Amino acid sequence: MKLIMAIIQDKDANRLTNALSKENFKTTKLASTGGFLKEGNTTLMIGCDDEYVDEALTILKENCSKREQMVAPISPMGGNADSYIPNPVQVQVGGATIFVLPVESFYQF
Ligand code: 2BA
Repeated sequence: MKLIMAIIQDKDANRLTNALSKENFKTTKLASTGGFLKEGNTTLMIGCDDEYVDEALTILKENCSKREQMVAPISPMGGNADSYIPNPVQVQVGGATIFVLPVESFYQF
């Protein structure tokens, strides 16, 4: 068995969980926050047998979009804030950041 941990954008979460449950994948949705943008994102936990991992990855790929996002840099510490003109930087976020972990044991009581 594997545990798939997928960090995705909030905007894709509903479409993705619907697509996964349509194919009988069980999911748990966690509210998470990206360390870089400090904005909310969604982490999905998907437990499945080894032979279904590829199918889950395909569904993730089909339902998570890459998006451009502007980030305003923080003004330099100790610098003169009056003369500091921040240039927003564009970063590409997503579609999905995925970890596939081996599951040692699985219990449901
Ligand atoms: P954030 O940490 O908020 O990062 C959002 C996007 O900002 C990243 O998109 C990446 O394009 C950019 N970025 C992140 N760190 C950067 C840096 N030091 N310098 C310049 N740009 C940077 P993604 O790579 O698609 O990541 C989306 C979200 O997935 C991340 O949100 C984070 O929550 C998670 N993530 C990505 N890689 C991870 C990892 N190795 N471990 C744990 N979580 C990860």
